Amino acid sequence: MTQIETDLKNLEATARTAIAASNNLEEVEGLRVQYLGKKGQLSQILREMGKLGGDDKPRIGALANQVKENLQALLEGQKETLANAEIKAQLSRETIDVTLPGVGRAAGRVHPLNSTVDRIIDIFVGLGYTIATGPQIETDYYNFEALNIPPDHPARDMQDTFFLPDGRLLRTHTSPVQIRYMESHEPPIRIVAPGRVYRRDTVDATHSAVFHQVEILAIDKNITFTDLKGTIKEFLKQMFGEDLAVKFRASYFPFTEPSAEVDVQWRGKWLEVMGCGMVDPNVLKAVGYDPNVYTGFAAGFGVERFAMVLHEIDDIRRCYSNDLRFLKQF
Ligand code: 2NM
Repeated sequence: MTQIETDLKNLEATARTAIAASNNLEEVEGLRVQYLGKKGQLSQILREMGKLGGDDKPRIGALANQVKENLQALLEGQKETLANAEIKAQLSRETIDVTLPGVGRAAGRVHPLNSTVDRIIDIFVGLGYTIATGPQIETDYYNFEALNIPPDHPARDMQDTFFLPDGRLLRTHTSPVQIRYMESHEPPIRIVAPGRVYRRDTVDATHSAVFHQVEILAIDKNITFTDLKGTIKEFLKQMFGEDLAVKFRASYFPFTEPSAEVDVQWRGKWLEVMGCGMVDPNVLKAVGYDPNVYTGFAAGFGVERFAMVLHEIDDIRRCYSNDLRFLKQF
């Protein structure tokens, strides 16, 4: 065996060991350059071939090619092995242990006022009503004048209304929403207007300066007080229970004629729960409807009152205190 053949076999043996011991793709590439590169060890040995006699050349040439092919195959094989190992390692790094205990997250819940508004709205939507909303800052016209509330009416008293320096005011009911809606729509109309309202009341267990109202309005040809009674009774029965006793008591509102207050029997006691009536012709005229063609009914009530009765809440202020001990009961 010639020296070159010995060198080639030694080269293959050391390269084999080095490739097997390599730990990453950069190392493998380094070894390729070291052994098979242009200036690598195999090239250096082959340069010696020039000195060989003619008989040895084909045999040694074949051996050199064999060594080169063997090492190339080994390098490729090692690359694949390392790449697979990396994928495996990554997979195991990213494994999620589904048996580990979870991180507890406190669940929020719907505020009793909101769940009450939601229930009320669901009932009226079920009866064919559409939700209408409007601004909380209103003008005297929409909050009072268009609603047939005369300038000397007690509801206009400075005591009852929050005025802004520019003469506008915080709405004292959601009726202005109905006025605005009627101004921009022609009958037939069925709307439910939920929202926040403001009154300069002295705060106590049953009064808050900020509270929530829902008002309904139906305008059409031939709407009668019987339609009003049927609608209100149906709503109250869905709210409080099918065998509810309901009583309509004659009352007065500037924006309805006739007007009534509605009482329900709840746990043996009569409770006043809402006001209602046939929309006053002056209100219909104010929005451009002909009262000889259209009639309608309206009703309004406080959401807090409903929530307090249904959930046995003793003080309206609990609705706004955000005391978690209270809120977690719902
Ligand atoms: C109530 C009672 C009775 C009412 C009237 C109107 C409107 F805009 F049509 F004139 N909206 N809401 C109304 C009627 C509200 O709350 C106790």
